[in-house]
Parts: sequence; C-alpha cells; structure tokens
Amino acid sequence: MKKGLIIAGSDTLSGGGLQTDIRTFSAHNLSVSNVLTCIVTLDSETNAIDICDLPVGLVEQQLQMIAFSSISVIKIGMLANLAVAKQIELFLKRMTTTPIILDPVLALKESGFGLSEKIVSFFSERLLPLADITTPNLREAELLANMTITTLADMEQAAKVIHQFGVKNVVIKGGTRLVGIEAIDLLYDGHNYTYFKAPKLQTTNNNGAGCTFASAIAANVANGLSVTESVTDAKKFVYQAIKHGFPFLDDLGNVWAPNKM
Ligand code: PXL
Repeated sequence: MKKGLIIAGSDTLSGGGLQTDIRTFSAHNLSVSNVLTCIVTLDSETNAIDICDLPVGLVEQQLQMIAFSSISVIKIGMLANLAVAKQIELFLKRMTTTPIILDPVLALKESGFGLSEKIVSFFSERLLPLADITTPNLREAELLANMTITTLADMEQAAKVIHQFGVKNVVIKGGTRLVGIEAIDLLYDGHNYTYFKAPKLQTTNNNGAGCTFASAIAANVANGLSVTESVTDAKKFVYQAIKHGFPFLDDLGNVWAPNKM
C-alpha cells in the first residue's frame, strides 16, 4: 500500500483540515503519515474561529520523524504562521522527488482570517515554486494573484499569475461564488485551461469541501493518475461528499465522503 503525508491543521469540528484529509486518503486506499501544524477551534462565547499554533519545534520534530520514510505524495493544508511555513519549506527542499500538492489555506470559507501580507508573499515566492499542484479557492487566488475575480476570464488571468510563481499546475476552486448554476473549477498547466463543472448544490453542509477536493487530487496523483485525471476524479468525489454532507452547527455542516469502491 502506498503512503501519503499530510501536513495540516486539526479542525476540531472535523469538517476540514487533517481529519478530512486522512478520511479522503483512506477512501483512496492510501496509508497516511501526518504532521500537525495548528488546532482550529471556535471561541465558545463569540463563535469566532480560533487558531492555536503548535510550537515550531514540535512541528520540526514531527517532520524529522517522517523525513526518511518512503512517501508517494505530500499534501499541505493550513500552516498558520510564518515560522511553521519556513520549516515546511526546508523539509520540501529535501523531498525533491515526491509530488507536492499545496492547498494554500489563506482564507477559511472565503472569509480570510487575518493572515499577514508576509505569509501570502512567502507562499507565492517560496512555497509555490516547490509545488506540483496548488489548489486555491477564489479568495486565496485573489490574494496570491493580487486581483479581484468575478468572471471566468479573471479566473484564467489569476491562474496565469499564480503559475508564474513557479508551481507546475494551478487548480482554482471556483466553488459557488461565481454567478451561474454550475460550480466551476479551473486547471491551468502553463499551456491549457481546462474547466471542471458540476451542478451547484444548495447546502450549507460544505465545511471541508476544499480540503476534500485537494486531498482527493493528491491521493489520485499518488495512485498514478495524470493531473487532469486526478482533478476530474476528485471533482466527482467532492460532489458526492457535499451531497452527503450533514448538519453540525446551526448554520454549518460538514461534508462526508462515502468510501470509494
Ligand atoms: O477547509 C479549510 C480548513 C483547513 N484546515 C483547517 C480547517 C479548515 C476549515 O475549517 O479547520 C485546520
């Protein structure tokens, strides 16, 4: 059995983050090593998102443990701060033959969570050049490309700008924000623009959709699929996961990915 590595934050509510990434890898028959970077909870009084970073030394210690084991893919989610991001950069520079899928978690549910400009530029200048695929949502694509996205033409333009940072493939998760009845994602490999479409599902049970999509792409790459095949299959997987989502809080529920046969 192949093994994937997930570097991510814990989502206490388990819709997104490490928990969803592990479930998605398991559903794709991959075993998993993981490096935890932070813990995301909600403030019990205000319900605001609270991100508790792990000490950077502890992140480093986890990375050292898995540095020499054989890994078929590395999927990166929330890093939370610059010191942790720098440790991840050092680690990735040693893993030159392993495909790297970088989900630039800079905005939760498109809202942004007060990250500094420094971390955005660290992602573009230092992490993107090391990645094979990056999977920003629309808001993250706007932050990385430093532009507003309201149309498909804007999405193509943003993908081009992000590609110029040195990442081989850009997948922009259009989600439901663009007008129209379809959820549209875009892959740009430096030559071609490929669109992936599915009907928009009317649901608020979508916490973890972005993580699930990126993890499914990573798992498919580890299992030997091409980038286009990986995105095509992951799009079907995340559609089912959103469809099978279930309510959790009053106004938010989690996606749930049924096991693949
Ligand atoms: O879905 C984005 C995401 C990524 N990582 C962590 C999260 C979430 C969303 O809640 O908690 C740790």
